[in-house]
Amino acid sequence: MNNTGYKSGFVSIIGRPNVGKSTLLNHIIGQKIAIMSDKPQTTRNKIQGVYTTDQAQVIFIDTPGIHKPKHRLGDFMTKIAQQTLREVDLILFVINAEEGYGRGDQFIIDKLQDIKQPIFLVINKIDTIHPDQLLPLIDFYRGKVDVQEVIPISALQGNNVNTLMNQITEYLEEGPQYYPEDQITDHPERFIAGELIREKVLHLTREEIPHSIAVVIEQMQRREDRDVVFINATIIVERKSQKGIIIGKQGSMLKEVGKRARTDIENLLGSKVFLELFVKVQNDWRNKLSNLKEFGFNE
Ligand code: GDP
Ligand code: MG
Ligand code: K
Repeated sequence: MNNTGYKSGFVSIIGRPNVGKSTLLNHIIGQKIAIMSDKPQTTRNKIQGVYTTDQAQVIFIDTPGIHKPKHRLGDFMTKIAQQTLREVDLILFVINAEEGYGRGDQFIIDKLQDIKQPIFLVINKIDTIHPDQLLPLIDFYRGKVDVQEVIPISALQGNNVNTLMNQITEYLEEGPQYYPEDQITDHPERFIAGELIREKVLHLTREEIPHSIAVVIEQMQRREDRDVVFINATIIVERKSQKGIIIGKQGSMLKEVGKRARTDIENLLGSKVFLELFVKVQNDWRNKLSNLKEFGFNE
């Protein structure tokens, strides 16, 4: 692939309610926005917006389960949130300069403790405070969480948002333009669904199957009239012996993988799911799919 220095990556904007996450996103995306329609379920990962320029594409991903500390968080949601935080390339931790530290922040700070990706502390609503108040705030948060950059902004007025975008681009690595500049064509649910299937395979097969397997969602189609989502997915392995293990005796293993994955995907989508799984041997899939980071390959 012809990567002429183009950069791209996935960024999660996290922060407790009302710190200004949506305002920031709207400001960043502006007219370029391609927000996915807001679906009723909140318990799902979704792409919130894609920012595209000639130099870079930044895909903002919502991380459900981390915005709502008071909400009862099932293991599932916590896991999804943690998983998402590990899969994005960069995290924007947004705080409210006006209110300062709160309990909701601590919940998030705890979740950020073992995160390896760069974290930016975005101090929003600086229009509401005196400049003297900024430094103590920065010191305080720096003492609680390890952040690479601190960027004070006003999402409402747009102050310093350019700096933030430049810094984000700085940190991103070279990568493809995943989405057309004016449109989102793919759904992050595909990615999560693929990951859930992959997870079930790994759980059920233990060490026999290396982490190098891949799951490709071939088809994911919602039938609105019946509120059903049809999914065809292929589990790609590198050797024939692995294929045998994943299929199992008379297909028993694949059936169990499908059953468990389907339950999780139904929770994710809030719809009934018909899931059909296939297994395919493809020796060098890694090379062929090397650009498809959205499928969860980080190697
Ligand atoms: P979210 O819950 O984190 O998505 O927060 P919202 O984006 O919905 O913002 C919550 C409230 O804060 C709204 O009333 C916004 O207008 C306000 N707000 C957001 N950013 C700023 C800012 O930079 N300055 C001021 N003064 N208000 C802001
Ligand atoms: Mg919001
Ligand atoms: K939000």
